Amino acid sequence: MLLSERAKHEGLIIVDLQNDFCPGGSLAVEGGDEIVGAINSIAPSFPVVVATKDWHPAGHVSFASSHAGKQPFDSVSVSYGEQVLWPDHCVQGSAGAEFHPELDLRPINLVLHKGTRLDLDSYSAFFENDHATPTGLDGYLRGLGIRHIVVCGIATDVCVFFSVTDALRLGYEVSVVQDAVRGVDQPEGSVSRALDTMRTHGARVVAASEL
Ligand code: VGL
Ligand code: ZN
Repeated sequence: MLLSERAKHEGLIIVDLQNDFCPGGSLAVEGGDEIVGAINSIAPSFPVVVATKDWHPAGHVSFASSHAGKQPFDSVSVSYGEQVLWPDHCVQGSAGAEFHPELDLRPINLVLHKGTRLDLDSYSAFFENDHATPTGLDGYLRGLGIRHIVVCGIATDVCVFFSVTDALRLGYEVSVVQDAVRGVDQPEGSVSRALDTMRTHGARVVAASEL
């Protein structure tokens, strides 16, 4: 596929394309591995590519195993509100936290690790779940003159969703690549609700072929 060069102010964000979110991983998202090819083909045309990694210490607050009597998908109330609990996933340095082996790392400018604090989760690439602590990504992108971000990766209804809504709030133009995202869909229907809400907030939902 021959892709035209993107404009200088367009950045690609690849969200959490890690083994634990792909089939066989501890928090596997159906079809998570199917989007790697599309991402590899679009990434080289962007002047700036950021890939995020969910990167939790063992015993992280978002793990059900850290809370006595709790199961994955239960929630607990923490200092910054309700925290959904997940199976242990993306533990720092583990194989599950590595990028999917077929993801082409060559076009990536920045790898951003998030969710690194024991007591604070981070779904969004821009702010931790207290919605106040920045990850630094906004400053990085602004410093490079990026005004339009194109988002792909996992999970449509979790980290992609919060990254997109934060980016819109920060004033970026945002496109979501529908065939290059996959979601947890727990409870069922949350992927289509997330896409609708992102559209309502002003995101464009596009196909990779339209880029
Ligand atoms: C994610 C659940 C927990 C994600 C990360 O990458 O969407 N989901 N941690
Ligand atoms: Zn996580």
